[in-house]
Amino acid sequence: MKNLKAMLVGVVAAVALTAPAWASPQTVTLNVSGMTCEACPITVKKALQKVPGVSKIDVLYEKKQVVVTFDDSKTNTDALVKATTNAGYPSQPEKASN
Ligand SMILES: [Cu+2]
Repeated sequence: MKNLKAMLVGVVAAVALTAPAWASPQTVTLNVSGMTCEACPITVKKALQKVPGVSKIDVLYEKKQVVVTFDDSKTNTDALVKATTNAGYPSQPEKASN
């Protein structure tokens, strides 16, 4: 049973290493001026969902903004801006995220 316990300790250590402790969720507000009809947010949302590390997307259609929550160890504001721009909706971060 000693071996089993040692193995479990090893597994726990491995998991701790693969999930960096310094990863923290960041939130950025993107101004997407090109969202001019109700179908636009769907396209923007889909584009952002494809970015690895994005966990939450809130579209504020009336304000023409998208609030994105993401893991800053996997992606960054530039990648989010690129994703919406590539989908046809250029965006600008409302303020610097860090
Ligand atoms: Cu539209």
